[in-house]
Amino acid sequence: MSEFIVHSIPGSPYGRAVLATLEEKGADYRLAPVAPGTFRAPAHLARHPFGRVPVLEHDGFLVYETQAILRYLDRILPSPAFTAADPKAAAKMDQLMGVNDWYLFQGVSSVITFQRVVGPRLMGLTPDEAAIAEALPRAVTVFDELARQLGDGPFFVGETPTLADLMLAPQVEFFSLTPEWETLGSPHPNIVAWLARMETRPSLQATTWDKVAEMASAA
Ligand SMILES: N[C@@H](CCC(=O)N[C@@H](CS)C(=O)NCC(=O)O)C(=O)O
Repeated sequence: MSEFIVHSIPGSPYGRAVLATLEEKGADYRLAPVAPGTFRAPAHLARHPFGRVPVLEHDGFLVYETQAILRYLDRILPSPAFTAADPKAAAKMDQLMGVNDWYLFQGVSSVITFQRVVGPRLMGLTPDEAAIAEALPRAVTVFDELARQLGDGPFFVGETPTLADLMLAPQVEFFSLTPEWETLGSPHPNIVAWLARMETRPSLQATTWDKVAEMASAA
């Protein structure tokens, strides 16, 4: 199997989901860092017309959108599987990946963790407290629903992790680094325990922001 190339940056939760999936699969891969300020340069727009990361390159095949990348990896590297065989369980996984993209990221993580974690670390930004306060009620709704979906299980769908866990964990970990975690995590010990469970996985430990920064320096 030829090498997988991941075009991404340190500090991207979406990029981390791809890297963690490759780690879980034991695949050969390398990070191709996208230089700051070049997201909308022609070379990157040729890979990703919307100027975002991650992009997966495999045998000359390019695919963007993290859900599409993760499902491609799970099909081409079927063992161990990260999609439930049962159609209802697979639908629940797909639903959670949609929740990640539409309700957790858009206007919630893209505000709160950007203002608290990504912006300060990458751009020296001072958090916009009004924007964070405005986004917080939406975050509460999302975390309430995530906690309901997780219930008493060790992972979101069944007894082993799926692509939904790999997609959600990098986003949720960012929230755990913010003061808003008190509001979002404390009411949901199941989410806190799930995050701790995910963070002990070698795939997540190999793809922390610092580890991806090391990969970028070595590239
Ligand atoms: N729907 C996309 C979202 C990707 C995304 O928003 N990536 C962020 C980094 S985590 C990005 O590229 N941001 C750069 C920008 O918005 O200019 C996916 O699933 O891959």
